[in-house]
Amino acid sequence: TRPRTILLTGAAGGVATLLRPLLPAYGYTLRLADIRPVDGAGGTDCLTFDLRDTNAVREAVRGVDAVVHLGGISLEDGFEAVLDANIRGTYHLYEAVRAEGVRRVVFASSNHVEGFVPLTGRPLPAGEQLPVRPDTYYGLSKAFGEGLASLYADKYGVETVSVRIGSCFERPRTVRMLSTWLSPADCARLVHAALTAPDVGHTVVHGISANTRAWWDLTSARALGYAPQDDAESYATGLLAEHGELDPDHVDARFVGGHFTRTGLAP
Ligand code: NAI
Ligand code: 15L
Repeated sequence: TRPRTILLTGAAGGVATLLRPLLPAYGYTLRLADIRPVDGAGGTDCLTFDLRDTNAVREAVRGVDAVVHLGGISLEDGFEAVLDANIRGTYHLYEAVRAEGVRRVVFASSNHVEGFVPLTGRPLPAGEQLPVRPDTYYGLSKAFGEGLASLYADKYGVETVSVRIGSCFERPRTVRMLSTWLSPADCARLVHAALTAPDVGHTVVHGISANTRAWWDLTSARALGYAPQDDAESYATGLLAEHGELDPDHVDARFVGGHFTRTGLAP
């Protein structure tokens, strides 16, 4: 039976705000949860919770069929902050999911799991050879989330699709995003595929649109039933007129993670 009621964590955030209007058309009823109040959630099932609070997370998960886990720190931060929100928080989420008998999670992983992968010799490895080469504590926390998803699939049969999202925004904002963009509509298509594909165990996929300049092969995402419809190339003329083609020495041309590879690590 396909999931109907979905918990969206991080519901006040950028990706959730783009997804919220699109998911009901796929037949889902949403429960929204964030540490901040969610704007415009009037009438929807909505709660504030902190991923650091085990009991609050358990209550948020109770009664849903699946979770789309977008909540947490979404950029580099100090280790302790990342530890609390993303590592402990994701652990609390999976413990709640296991205890409440929820069968499916879509985990918002990130390209920053593999941010130090060099961009020479494209296309990057696909499928089984997905590298782990984090560029930040943030990226490392997403690698932890993927590892936790794998453990809970094998140990308890809680299935997860981990989506290494490229750049999910209304439109691509930089020349780099001509490669990494995931359009909001394609994000909804991918989330729907990840919620409904049978027997995923733990599957890791890249999350981008059908970009002409894509760095990643979408074989594993397409195997779930994902059929992207958008291409960042429609924004290329404008972005290139504004910024020019990337210099090969520019950090965005050298590493998957771009400027995330340059940030210092803070406690
Ligand atoms: P965002 O930062 O806009 O949203 C994250 C939400 O999580 C925020 O609303 C925040 O209040 C909430 N949150 C933070 N700490 C929390 C806590 N302790 N308890 C409960 N809620 C908490 O991020 P965005 O852009 O919406 O990303 C969503 C997810 O997708 C994140 O996990 C991010 O790492 C991941 N992602 C996003 C990409 C993008 O291009 N937007 C790219 C790759 C991954
Ligand atoms: C991410 O993981 C971030 O959450 C998002 O804000 C963007 O920076 C994105 O990666 C990206 O690499 O463009």
